[in-house]
Amino acid sequence: TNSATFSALPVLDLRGRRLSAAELKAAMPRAETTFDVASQAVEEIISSVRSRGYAALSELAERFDGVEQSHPKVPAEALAEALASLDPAVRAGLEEAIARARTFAEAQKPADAVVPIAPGATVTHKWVPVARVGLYVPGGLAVYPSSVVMNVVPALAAGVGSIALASPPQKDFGGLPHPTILAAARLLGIDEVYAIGGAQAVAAFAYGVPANEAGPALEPVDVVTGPGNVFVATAKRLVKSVVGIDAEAGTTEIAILADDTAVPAYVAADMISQAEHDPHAASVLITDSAALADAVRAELAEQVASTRHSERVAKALSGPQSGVIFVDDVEQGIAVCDAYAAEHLEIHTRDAAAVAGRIRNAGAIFVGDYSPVSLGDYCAGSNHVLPTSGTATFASGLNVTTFLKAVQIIDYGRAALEEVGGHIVALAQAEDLPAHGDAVAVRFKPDARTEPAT
Ligand code: HSO
Ligand code: ZN
Repeated sequence: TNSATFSALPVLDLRGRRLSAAELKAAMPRAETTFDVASQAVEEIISSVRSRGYAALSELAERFDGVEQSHPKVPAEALAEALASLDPAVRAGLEEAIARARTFAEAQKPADAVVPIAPGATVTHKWVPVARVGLYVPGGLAVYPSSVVMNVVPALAAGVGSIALASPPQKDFGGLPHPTILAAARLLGIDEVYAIGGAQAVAAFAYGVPANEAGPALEPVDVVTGPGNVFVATAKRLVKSVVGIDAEAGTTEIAILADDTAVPAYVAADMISQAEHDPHAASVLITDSAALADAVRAELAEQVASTRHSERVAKALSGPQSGVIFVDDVEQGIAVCDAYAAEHLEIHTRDAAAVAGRIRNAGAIFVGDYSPVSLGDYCAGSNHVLPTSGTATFASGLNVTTFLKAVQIIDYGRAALEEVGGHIVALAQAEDLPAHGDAVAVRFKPDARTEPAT
């Protein structure tokens, strides 16, 4: 047994307190967002990429990544070489991750709805993929080939015909993105890859970049997706009037709802696994069991000390964004989960599946002892690009519909239009838009000029 305890984990005690949903939300542990700090810098980056293209990108690569670059497009040989020299175990892992993600993504494709509204009148809701997407894969504290899989697979399943990928240039790899990123792209059949980092990648995707002496143009895309730091998130916000973007996927979060049936060693390990990403990552335990909380803190003391990124993990777990939240019972725990709206939520309670079914707000919910978040990070089949910072109240994780849009197709015959025509005229008059009504009436006047032009 061990008497050490991880006392740095902040505590929020909600027992015996009846808070409204809004009060609960305000009480949640969260880091302050820093969009304002980033937005001026990001605006400058975007406008310089728009006005000076590759010249600006090359300056930014030098400034932020310390590399010299005449053109950011990764040569095809570099992609092939990266895959050829990929560790076979990593390749096998990526292949399994791709297969599972593909199975899930393929099943998400919504069916078109062809709806008979009245005799001779049909309206169709038709899903079509966007033509071209730009996927961003970060390369900061860690490099994530798994994020290549999570972005590319749903785009392919949606039927997107043109897929470009960007990831920061790495000084240690000759100014190209990390080789495992390149290998993952190649494995998925993506050959348009750019060594561009952060906000500048988002700007390049959104506005396109004209060709220069060293290489071809980067054609603008219709949708930009991918996780990233505050600069990437800010850039996505700033370009979203010209392109579609996915949900905000910022610094990672895990919340765990646990009762006295939870296994402390698993709970602690899962809190550490996401804290490992970033000193600002959030790990939140929500429980009605003081004994469980004590046991988790004892486990944390031991496991944090021996984990590879101990310092980063300890920072994340002691930050104001992390902590233990004490609740009266699982019922109140569910309300807290909805208020927090975690990117990842694990349920370690009795009847975990039933409890999971009652949660409204979460990016992804992991049920029971054998569905840890790290399963979802790589190989569950689910996507790991998920809404953070409470945006799971309205946003979804990356999925096939991120890359689809719907077109509504209206097809009425003469009799069907005539039948509803009077209503159109009446509504048009009520809006003082009589020409709208005339556009119907012109078709039915006794002296209507109905002959085609030829
Ligand atoms: N947990 C991260 C994704 C990730 N984990 C990538 C490991 N590699 C955000 O969902
Ligand atoms: Zn992770």
